[in-house]
Amino acid sequence: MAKFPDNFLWGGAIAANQAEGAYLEDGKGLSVPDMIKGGTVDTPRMITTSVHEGEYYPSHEAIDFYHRYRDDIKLFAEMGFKCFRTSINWGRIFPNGDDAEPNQAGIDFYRSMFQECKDLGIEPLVTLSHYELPYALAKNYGGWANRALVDLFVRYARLCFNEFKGLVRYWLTFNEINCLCAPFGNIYGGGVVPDEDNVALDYGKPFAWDDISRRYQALHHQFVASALAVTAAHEIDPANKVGCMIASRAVYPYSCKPEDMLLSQETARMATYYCGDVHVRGAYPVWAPRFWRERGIHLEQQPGDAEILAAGCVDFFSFSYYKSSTVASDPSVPTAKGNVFYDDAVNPYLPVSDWGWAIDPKGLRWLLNELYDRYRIPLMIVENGLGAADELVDEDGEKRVHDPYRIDYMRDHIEQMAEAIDDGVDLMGYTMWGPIDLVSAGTGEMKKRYGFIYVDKNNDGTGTLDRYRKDSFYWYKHVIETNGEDLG
Ligand code: BGP
Repeated sequence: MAKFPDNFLWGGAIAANQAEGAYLEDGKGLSVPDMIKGGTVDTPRMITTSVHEGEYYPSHEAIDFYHRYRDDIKLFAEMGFKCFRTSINWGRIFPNGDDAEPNQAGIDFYRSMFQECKDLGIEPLVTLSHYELPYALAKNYGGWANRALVDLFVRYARLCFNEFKGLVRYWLTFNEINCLCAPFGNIYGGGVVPDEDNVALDYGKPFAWDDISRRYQALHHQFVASALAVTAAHEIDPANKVGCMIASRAVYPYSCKPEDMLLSQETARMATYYCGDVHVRGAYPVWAPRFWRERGIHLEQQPGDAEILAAGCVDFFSFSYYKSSTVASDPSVPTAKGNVFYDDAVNPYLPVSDWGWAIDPKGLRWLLNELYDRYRIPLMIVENGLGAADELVDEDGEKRVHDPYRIDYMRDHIEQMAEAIDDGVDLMGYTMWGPIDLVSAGTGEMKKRYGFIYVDKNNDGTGTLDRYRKDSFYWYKHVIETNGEDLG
């Protein structure tokens, strides 16, 4: 098996809105996720137009990382993390997104968090926008459908690059920017929210109020904003490295029928390459105009946009990988539950997680090869992991979690990363998703746990918030200690 490079960035990833809580503390404004209630794998989350008194919104307290980050980062350091990915919540810096002055308390909070990382030898990797647009921008501007957000974002990004210069040098612009290729991305990625109160977020299903032209327009605005941010980051500190972040998956044709083959090609294009090409090659792919035309998408591009995109290419390609997708042109083929992007067909060769996601480590090797062949810039896996229901048990006066399933999942994926490195892929790091249990973006649950660290909190918001090391904690520590040579 190939060796991981000496400077490989082992670590974990979280997002502000799923971990921090303190949703109105120290001057923070409301963010879009603060308006989304909890759900389950079978019950959709609901978005409201105001915070309903007495109802449970998971982001409001989350896992209280805002107050506990020092202890939590110490636990990451104990595992030997080289890198910690988190996001800045835009609403802590500019509570309404368009305020004349930034909120100093928000800047101070992130500065001390990044300093804590630095003191412990951990490199922060910071996402500027991870599913948490300031709610005022959603309500008053219509979210990213409004071009005005480009300048507001760039102003926020520039402020972060200036304030955290010397502390942060790895940045991501938009988390899973390609979520806007699917209806659910309206809310999480685009901040395009419904006018009605209490609307269900049913993934994979078309939203009645979805407007595909508006959605792709919002995505175009994010591309322009991202490219301008990349250019600004380089100008402010040439040491900055900025990546894109795309939810990626291996896409398989259900059968060798040519129709299935073509469908898998189209799905992969829209899943990964539509956004990847703009970020890495600085231009839309050649097949985009036909895609727009056939779907009635009218994209407004301003003079100069093409140059902005071409000038703001990313330094590395980062992505999340949880599962693969199988697509069938025959609608009678049974579909799998738990799919965020499309109605995937059931792949008979793959097991699924309790939340219905197809577990496919070899798909990761395949994807790494595809991406590197196409783009030839360093790759980084910034999310990967298993959402599972863990049990906290009392043993000899100690509280423990035995999670061999998580260890198996991660070992199998890390093995395939090593294979891909052997194939010649330049892979710079791996920040698994959710080193500490946190709120699920998809379902809003706490029960869907990814962590090496158990957080005592339940779906209904009860719990002590105490932290406990799971078996996987010690396993990952050993993986990092041996630089991936001994996977246990
Ligand atoms: C990605 C998001 C993360 C994270 C992860 C797991 O799409 O970037 O924010 O939540 O998925 O998904 P979930 O929380 O739905 O299990």
